[in-house]
Amino acid sequence: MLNSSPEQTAVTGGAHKPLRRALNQTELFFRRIFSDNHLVRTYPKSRAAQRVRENSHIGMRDPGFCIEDWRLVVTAVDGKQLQLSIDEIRALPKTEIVFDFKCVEGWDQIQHWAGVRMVDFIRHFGLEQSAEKKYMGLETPDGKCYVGIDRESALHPQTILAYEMNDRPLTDGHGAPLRLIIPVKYGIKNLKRIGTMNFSDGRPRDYWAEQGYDYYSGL
Ligand SMILES: Nc1nc2c(c(=O)[nH]1)N[C@H]1C(S)=C(S)[C@@H](COP(=O)(O)O)O[C@H]1N2
Ligand SMILES: [Mo]
Repeated sequence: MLNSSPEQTAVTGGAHKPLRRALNQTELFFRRIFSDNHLVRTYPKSRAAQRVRENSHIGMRDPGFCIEDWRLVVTAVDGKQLQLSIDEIRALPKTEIVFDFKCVEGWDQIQHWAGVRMVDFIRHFGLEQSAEKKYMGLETPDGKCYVGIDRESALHPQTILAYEMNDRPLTDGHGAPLRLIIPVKYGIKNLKRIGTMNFSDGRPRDYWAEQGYDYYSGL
């Protein structure tokens, strides 16, 4: 696989020998982890925390925010825009996951989330061409919190757009009505209250990277 991907060639300018040296630590990690068969460990529901930790609310303090009026605004690469209600998203196949959520501040907790797998979402809305871009950018409705996610992680089979926690709709504090759950990343990449989604080959802006954290923040 290391020798066959066109992206590898782009990184190294074509030569195979210097390939490994040209990759930095993050990229090596990233390539090892995102072969499709690498899944994050999951747990039985009985292990999931009932009192789920809540951490940091950047981009979630807009007093004008109205959950009834919320739409997920998706801008496709052809310029087309989708404005999706939470009901449209809930109508898609639901996937649940119980995994160990890890915050860079040093805590972790086994948590139970549910929503639509990102790959299912992309397929359902015909966004495959957009998803070929190297990055997905997500922002809160007020634009105050934002993350950039590399394509491989966004499309990882355990990445979900979550609207439930412990079988109940997300609470405000956990990112209602829709948040990202991306088990291959630290908590900072799990954007709460997603407002917009777009796609690009350049790295989207990332709030936590601006604070000095690793852009990829993979596990
Ligand atoms: N919009 C938004 N999303 C966010 C954050 C935030 O401050 N604002 N904090 C991040 C961090 S640091 C963590 S650890 C998780 C915490 O999610 P929780 O509050 O559901 O535990 O959300 C992430 N997503
Ligand atoms: Mo965090």
